[in-house]
Amino acid sequence: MSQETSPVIRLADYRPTPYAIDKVDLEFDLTAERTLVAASLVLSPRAGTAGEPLVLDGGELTLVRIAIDGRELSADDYEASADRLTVKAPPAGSFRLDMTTRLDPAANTKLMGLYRSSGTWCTQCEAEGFRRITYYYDRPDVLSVFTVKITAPKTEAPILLSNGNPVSSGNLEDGRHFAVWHDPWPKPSYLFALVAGDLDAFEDDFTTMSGRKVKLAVYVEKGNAPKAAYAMDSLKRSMKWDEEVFGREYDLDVFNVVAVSDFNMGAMENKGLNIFNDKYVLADPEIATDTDYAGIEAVIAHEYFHNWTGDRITCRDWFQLCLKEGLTVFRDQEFSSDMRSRAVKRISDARLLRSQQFPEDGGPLAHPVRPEQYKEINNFYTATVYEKGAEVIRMLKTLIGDDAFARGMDLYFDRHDGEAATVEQFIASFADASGRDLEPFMVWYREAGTPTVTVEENWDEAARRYRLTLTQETPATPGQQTKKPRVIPVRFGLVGPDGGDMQPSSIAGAEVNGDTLILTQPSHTVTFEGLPSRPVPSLFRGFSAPVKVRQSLSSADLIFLLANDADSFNRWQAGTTLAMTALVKATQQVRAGQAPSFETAPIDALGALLDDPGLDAAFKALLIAVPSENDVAREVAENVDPDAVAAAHQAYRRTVAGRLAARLTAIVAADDAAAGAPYVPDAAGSGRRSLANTALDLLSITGSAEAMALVRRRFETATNMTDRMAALTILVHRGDADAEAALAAFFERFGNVPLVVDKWLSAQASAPLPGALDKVMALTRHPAFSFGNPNRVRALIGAFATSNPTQFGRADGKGFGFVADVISRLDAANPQLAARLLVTFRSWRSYEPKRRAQAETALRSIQIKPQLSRDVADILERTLA
Ligand code: 0A1
Ligand code: ZN
Repeated sequence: MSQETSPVIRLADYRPTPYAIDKVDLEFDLTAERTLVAASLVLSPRAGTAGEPLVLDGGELTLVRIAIDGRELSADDYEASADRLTVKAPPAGSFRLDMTTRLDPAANTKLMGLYRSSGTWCTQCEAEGFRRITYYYDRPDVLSVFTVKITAPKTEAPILLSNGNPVSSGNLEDGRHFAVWHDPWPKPSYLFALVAGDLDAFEDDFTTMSGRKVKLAVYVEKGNAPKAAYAMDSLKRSMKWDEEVFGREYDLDVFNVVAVSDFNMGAMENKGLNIFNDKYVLADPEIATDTDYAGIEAVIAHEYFHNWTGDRITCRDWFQLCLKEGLTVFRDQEFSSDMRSRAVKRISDARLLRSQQFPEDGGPLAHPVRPEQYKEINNFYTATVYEKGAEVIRMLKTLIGDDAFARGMDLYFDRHDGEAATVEQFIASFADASGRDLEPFMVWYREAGTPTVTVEENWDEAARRYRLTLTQETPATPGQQTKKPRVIPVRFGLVGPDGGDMQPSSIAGAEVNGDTLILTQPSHTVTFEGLPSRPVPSLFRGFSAPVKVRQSLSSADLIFLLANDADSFNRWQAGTTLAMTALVKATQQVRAGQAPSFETAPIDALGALLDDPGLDAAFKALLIAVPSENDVAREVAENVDPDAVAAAHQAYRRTVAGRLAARLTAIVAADDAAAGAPYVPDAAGSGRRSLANTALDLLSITGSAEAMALVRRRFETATNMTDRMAALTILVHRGDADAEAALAAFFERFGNVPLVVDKWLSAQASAPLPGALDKVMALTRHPAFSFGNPNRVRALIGAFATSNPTQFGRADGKGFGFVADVISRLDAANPQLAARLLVTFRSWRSYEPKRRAQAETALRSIQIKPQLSRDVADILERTLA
């Protein structure tokens, strides 16, 4: 590595700060040319620390003034560098520290701290952005009460926002004006926010359960207010739901959401002033797909729910990140399940976990849900912390039951409101509420890696006794060679010949809690007595634990579960297992130079389900959605040749499409017939569209003239973005003769809507065609593309690396080389974005040797660059280790 390696931060080294910050006053003086920040902190020593040096964090700061209790400090009193301020001998008691820093928000391309997005001044402080505004204890366990005054030119920035409640505002000389905000709730610096700009608002209000009226506003770029309606609706539903389900009421007079176009992540839960990537705010049927609507609903809810799980109770240190993130994801998943279909949501969440978190957990970047060390905290906003963190909470609920879980949540809020807490404190609330020893459960937080549970069964016909042996094993992960057994809740049913669950007369060999077996040992043999016949086991119902299951059920058993299981998740799982088995076998056949062949019975079973009027459309869409090429590659796991996977995938889809053609065509026709109805982005409407578009995608794989005519017609007659985009993607991915014209027409219509341009870029970047790389390179020079905007970069380069396995994974290494060059080029300007792109290489060791070598060459080409950011250096070092 061409830079010195950065220090490791360890959980074991946690110490409170020697000083508390009792109060913070900030004054922002914003002009187009420069920004001055005057910070006034009241500090007091904690017990026994009086007189210790005061050492505050900074990030690329310029200090222009410093005084203590009104007295300017002399050069001997302090040391100030861009990244740190040390006051050598502060007064013994409480004192006031005044500092003025000068910033250049327009030059801030890292999008951390105070920056400008399309002219709007805005902030992003999590995790360590506040130190780029002023010197501070920029860590989550220092809570303080903030008052903020913003002064800015009135025409450029008529809207001035910060956290908390508005206090005063007024006009000043020279066309300037000011606003003062006060946040009564003590908070850490990462929850600070400021926005100043010329924005429109979509306004509404919400009356809380105790009868307080809260003013709500979603701020967007001028002219976009109507596109904030769905975000506002989602916000109001979130506020109501959190009162009804978690008993949590909102606690300020106003709640503001601001959408900005340049944002590194999805959104941010700043107290009373959530700042969003505009992708998760702006929607109307013309520009947003059903997936976009669902994403807005979920992210609005997620950020709002943070008000209690994150803001009122925050994290003691960044190792506890899952304390707020896993819990808040769990809460937003529950909200979406209540708003839409619970079964469909569970399947989508399991798919997300398997596609994002399992590869992370099984690769070089694996880390525990609660890591114990890091070099760069930005790199730990991961699927493990968020999604697996949510699964761990879901398991906890399954383990102790709904009532004890609800009591545990209340206890947690009662005990820790206003504090910066730890995972141990959180878990203690549930142990106390349930009376269960949860120490063994902590392994889920402390150890990385996805356990595999191997299932063996034995049916003793004479004794009517059924046995299941369940053995768990977790592979070694970086830095953790040996693994402890985990507490694994297995929700189960023993399905009888009539499709209903059979009830054994007794169960022995594991703790049983209702319909759940609780595994605690490396292996359990569970005996079920008194069954009339051999059951078909339905295990891990509802995806009751984030594990891999190795079980050799016959095709007949799987087809039986697909048709009969009382648990929707396991019906879908049975279908997916059948498809995956077929796809892996076909991949092996292709690699061996044989033509892939497929059993027809599982496909016919899917066909029968399509005919079932009792199943909802969204569920049917999931049943016929073929596991992706990336899913198959993950299952193949070693020596992956993406071309072989793609060939097998294509052959399988052709077979499915051929056998189900009549039904698929009828589904598309039925949807066409419903096309006149107004667009509603709810579960029913999106389910219908999802089924029709999945059917069309399958049909198109045959390349038949009839199918492609259907696609073209859908593209031309679509009345919403969901259908239009689905059709455009098919045309582009099939390399249809009309694809270029369709792309041109689409751009002509939507080229001035950046979020839609992203879809246009992604459709091209993910096309499984030999020309894709050249196309992507050309698109980097398109006027609508910019390396400065994270959404554009992710839409083009991110989509290429994550959704185009054959072209990113080209045998000549050019796909890898291109993405590596982009990472090197982006790193100086926006290290977080560059590091996230680099994560797309995490499974490089799974490739066959030739591609593996090409990927390594690409990674090493980044490594030799001088001055790598800590973000990229950290990921690179771990990826290559
Ligand atoms: N806490 C936010 C995620 C977030 C993290 C870091 C950021 O820095 C760029 C931004 C947002 C959430 O969970 O939504
Ligand atoms: Zn979050």
